[in-house]
Amino acid sequence: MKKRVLFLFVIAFLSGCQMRVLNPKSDTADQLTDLIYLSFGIMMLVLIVVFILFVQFLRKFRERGNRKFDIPPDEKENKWLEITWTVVPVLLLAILAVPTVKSTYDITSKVSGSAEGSQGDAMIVRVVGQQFNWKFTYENGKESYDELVLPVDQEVEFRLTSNDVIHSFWIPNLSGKIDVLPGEETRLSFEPGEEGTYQGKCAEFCGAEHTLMRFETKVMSQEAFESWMQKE
Ligand SMILES: [Cu+2]
Repeated sequence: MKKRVLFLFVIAFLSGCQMRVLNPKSDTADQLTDLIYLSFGIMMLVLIVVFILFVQFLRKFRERGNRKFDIPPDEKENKWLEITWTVVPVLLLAILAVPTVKSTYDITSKVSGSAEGSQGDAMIVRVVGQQFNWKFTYENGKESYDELVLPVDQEVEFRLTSNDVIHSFWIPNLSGKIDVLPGEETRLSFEPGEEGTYQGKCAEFCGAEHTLMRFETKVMSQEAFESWMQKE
């Protein structure tokens, strides 16, 4: 009984977490969410088929009363079974692989701009991760710490690097994780599709105060963003 109460308490407590992966608010996050649902669907399909067969075999070959089963002789060869259990997994993996490769290509192809400029009209934000905060630098030289401000419906390209150890930049509502490495630049791009405040954090254990390495992402209208950029 005590354990059950503790379990319910833990569930209720954890559900307060604000960082939801399956609540996409950008084009990139939409694609990632679709992939998660697709792979979850395939997994459930396999699981259900296996469980149905499992229960059926249990019922069919159960020894009961005077019903006895001898261990059957080893199957030497069964062409159709072998073809089935080869073809079905290959098909499932293909269904999973095609959209995964396509999304990966879509997401990474957006960040192939030069060192100076971005490809197309993406806005560039430079990000420096360091123990234990985040520094954001915008195109006009404005800097902010632990607060990332973005205009809605505008492609953003992040150029990320670290001042010390490896960090990982993650805003679950807007994108997947990207490593932030010392002495090297990584890139990430997405287009926020809805105004709001989204939590971001370092997703790579990077030291004693790693857990404090959080930041807020404020997605606002173009006008609000422009006036924020002009403020000192
Ligand atoms: Cu970190």
